[in-house]
Amino acid sequence: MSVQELSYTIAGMSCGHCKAAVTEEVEQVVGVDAVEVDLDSKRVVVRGKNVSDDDVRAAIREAGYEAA
Ligand SMILES: [Cu+2]
Repeated sequence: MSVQELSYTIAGMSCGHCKAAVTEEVEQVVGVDAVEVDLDSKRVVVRGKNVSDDDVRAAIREAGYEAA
């Protein structure tokens, strides 16, 4: 089991609602322990174990956004 830190840039995030929507979806991905969203830089940092990059991207899409 390896602890990972994955980061994404989501250009379409602009407010607290976006932040909440992305956090809520990504937190549900298997293996995810923590999700940090920084609206200023449009960055999302995901920490966890054996997290699937594809699953995180799918969750971001599910929330209505697209990871760069
Ligand atoms: Cu928003």
